[in-house]
Amino acid sequence: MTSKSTQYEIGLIGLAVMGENLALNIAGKGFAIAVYNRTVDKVAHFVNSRGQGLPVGGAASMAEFTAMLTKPRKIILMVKAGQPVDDMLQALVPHLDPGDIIIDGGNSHFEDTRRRCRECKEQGFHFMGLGVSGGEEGALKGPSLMPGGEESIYKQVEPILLSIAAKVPEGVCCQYVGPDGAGHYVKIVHNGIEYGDMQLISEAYHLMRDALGLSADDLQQVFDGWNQGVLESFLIEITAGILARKDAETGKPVVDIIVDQAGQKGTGKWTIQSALDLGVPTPTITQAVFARYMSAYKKQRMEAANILTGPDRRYAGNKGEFIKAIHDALYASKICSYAQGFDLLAAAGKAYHWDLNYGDIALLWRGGCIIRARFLAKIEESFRHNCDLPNLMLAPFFRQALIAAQANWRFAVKTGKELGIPTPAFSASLDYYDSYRAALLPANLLQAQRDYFGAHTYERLDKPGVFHYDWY
Ligand code: NBP
Repeated sequence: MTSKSTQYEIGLIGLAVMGENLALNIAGKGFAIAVYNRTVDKVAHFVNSRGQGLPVGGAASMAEFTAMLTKPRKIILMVKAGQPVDDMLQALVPHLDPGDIIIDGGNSHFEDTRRRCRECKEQGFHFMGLGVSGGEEGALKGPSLMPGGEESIYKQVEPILLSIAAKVPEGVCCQYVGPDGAGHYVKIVHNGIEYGDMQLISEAYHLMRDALGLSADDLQQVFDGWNQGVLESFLIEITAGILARKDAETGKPVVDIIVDQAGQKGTGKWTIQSALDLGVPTPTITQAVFARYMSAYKKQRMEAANILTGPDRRYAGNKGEFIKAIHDALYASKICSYAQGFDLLAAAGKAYHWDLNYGDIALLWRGGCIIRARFLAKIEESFRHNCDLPNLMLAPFFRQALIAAQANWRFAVKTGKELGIPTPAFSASLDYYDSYRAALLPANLLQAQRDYFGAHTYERLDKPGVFHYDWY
């Protein structure tokens, strides 16, 4: 198939979109890489096409693959998350020697990664969970990498990971995250935040499209403008790019011919499942996941549109002021969403005994990944300045930003409500902000109700202790 030797520094299994591009990135940095895939035909095809001229060797069997690697072997799995990872491990393990390192670069659930770390350790191998973000292009040109596992084992693969990761002025987007499932957990939260960002951008688009009647071309200019300021990010940039595209067949904007139903692969759901397990309020991310579920009710929504009434959706006020208000609502909501994500990381760090460094995590996401954005540099700065920050919203920079955006944020949400245009993530973010800053929430009444029907007891504001009132 290709020249064989035992001199391949690293191996990769799984030649789909991500695996191929990651292998090319690694080989392009001068590391000799051996590749293997369950459907073996893909190996020769890859080596003889995109792998040409690079230090890439293909293997036709697992035995051949493992024989090509220098010891201790370093093997990246880039296969479909879930059972395929266990299937591959089962096939791989008989060919390994104690001390070999297996790195799962897929979107695995962190609990699976914790289990696989334990199981591999029992068999004398090392298992690392590596969060990889940036899609196809990131994998090829420089992804954001979130490595977890034993730190001493990470050090053995660090030179390769650092050389292939994205680089930003502040540093390299690859830092050791923590033990066992920490890397994959950070990737899950990254994806939850990504869901939040995408939903918030879509709500801004929805308000401007329906309330102001802006065309895709108008909207493209707005998003282009926003990408020059505090909202500068990959997702805002591609949103402007999407709005500019025309369908070759009809000449219409492509965005206008796409069905309003969003798919998902489940990592947003994992984020909010973990938030529920750990007792962390993540309403922006949760609403972003639910908004995708609601979008899937397309048939019901189309029927209900003819039955359930609401107000006229057109906004009659000043267009420029409303666009500015939407911008500020998006920015403030985004801050809330990241505050929730980092709060979740803090809770997970405590629960799973990971000593997470939030400044490092913000830097990991600064480049290469889907949520890369200018303001992540400010998040990094905030956590470097105070690593015990109880909530990102309390950092001086973000506190000021929220104060500055607040009036416009409320105006955008209120106007959306008045016009009957749903803004679930904008609204949830504002409620998060207002709840977090409330010294007194109505949970006193709630606790009284619990005590009334279930004798669940309560504490008092005026003295310590646990009390029960005889309600009946
Ligand atoms: P897919 O997630 O589509 O997986 C395809 C690969 O998994 C192929 O190599 C396939 O082999 C292999 N595979 C399957 Br399917 N079932 C298998 C089994 N039972 N045993 C062994 N191998 C099996 O590929 P991808 O989109 O490149 O993603 C790879 C990983 O990276 C996934 O975990 C994904 O969630 C993650 N990820 C993807 C992106 C992205 O933008 N796509 C971004 C970040 C992370 P075959 O050729 O024989 O079918």
